[in-house]
Amino acid sequence: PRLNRLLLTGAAGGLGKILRERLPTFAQTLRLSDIAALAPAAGAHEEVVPCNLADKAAVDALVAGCDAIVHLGGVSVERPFEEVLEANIKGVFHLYEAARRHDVKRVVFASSNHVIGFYKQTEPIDAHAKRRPDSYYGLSKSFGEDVAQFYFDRWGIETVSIRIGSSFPEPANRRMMSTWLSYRDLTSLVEKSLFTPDVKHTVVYGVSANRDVWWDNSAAAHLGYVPQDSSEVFRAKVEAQPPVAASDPNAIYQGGAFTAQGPFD
Ligand code: NAI
Ligand code: 15L
Repeated sequence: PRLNRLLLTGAAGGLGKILRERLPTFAQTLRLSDIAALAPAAGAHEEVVPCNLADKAAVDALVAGCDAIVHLGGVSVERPFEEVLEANIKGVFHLYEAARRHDVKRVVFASSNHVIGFYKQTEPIDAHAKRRPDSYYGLSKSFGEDVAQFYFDRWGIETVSIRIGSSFPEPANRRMMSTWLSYRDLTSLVEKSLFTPDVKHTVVYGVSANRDVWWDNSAAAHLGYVPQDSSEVFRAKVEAQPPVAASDPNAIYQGGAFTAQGPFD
């Protein structure tokens, strides 16, 4: 293992469960954290530290003794702003403050395609395109990317912000034929993000080698990420679904239905 203690936040979630299985080869000890209960309980080379990301003191204690962080924790869908504020906005700030205080120099941040969700599916973009968040959730990820840049410029903490597309066992709909990220490619990208030297703050799209990808990863070529999987193997199954109306946000915007959520009041 190349790390002593690696912190995984959001460890009880969909991607957390996957990375819990796949990260152990990278670190002597994997510290798993979530606000939700973790199952199974801590195994060999694992530590479980429950934590609410909105609690600054708890996050500070969580980060102490770690040498890198994979930050998946937080609200992962559109929610009222106040919920997003606590878990994602305050949460990412607390995490970087703790990283500064405890001298952690590498973070992998689970950003999202929803920071650029208002681009049309007909507009290919790269990592330098102006952000166009599509939701309070997308705003929180955009803030997280700014926090990552600030903590690099001010304190030299390096981050790879992975704008994850749709990381599930299979693409669930037509839009995800473009946005799908396999678990194998996710794992490879997290590994590159942890161990590539001199990443500064790099933004990369977390997407597999799908036929119709909207995102150009040339700005992150130094990571050496080469996706191995493609959604193409699921095309027949996905295209057996009823067609999507041309006026449906899922057929128009990169962020799909997130562009049309709310209001919550
Ligand atoms: P998930 O919702 O399954 O997992 C998120 C975890 O964060 C949950 O276990 C939840 O209990 C925890 N959490 C929520 N609020 C918390 C708080 N206040 N304190 C501590 N923990 C808290 O989401 P998933 O799919 O595993 O995604 C992981 C990360 O990747 C999230 O940050 C999500 O925004 C991001 N992402 C995921 C995508 C995907 O396709 N799965 C796409 C784009 C981004
Ligand atoms: C996300 O950011 C969400 O966390 C995930 O649940 C999916 O909705 C994904 O984006 C997507 O855009 O498909």
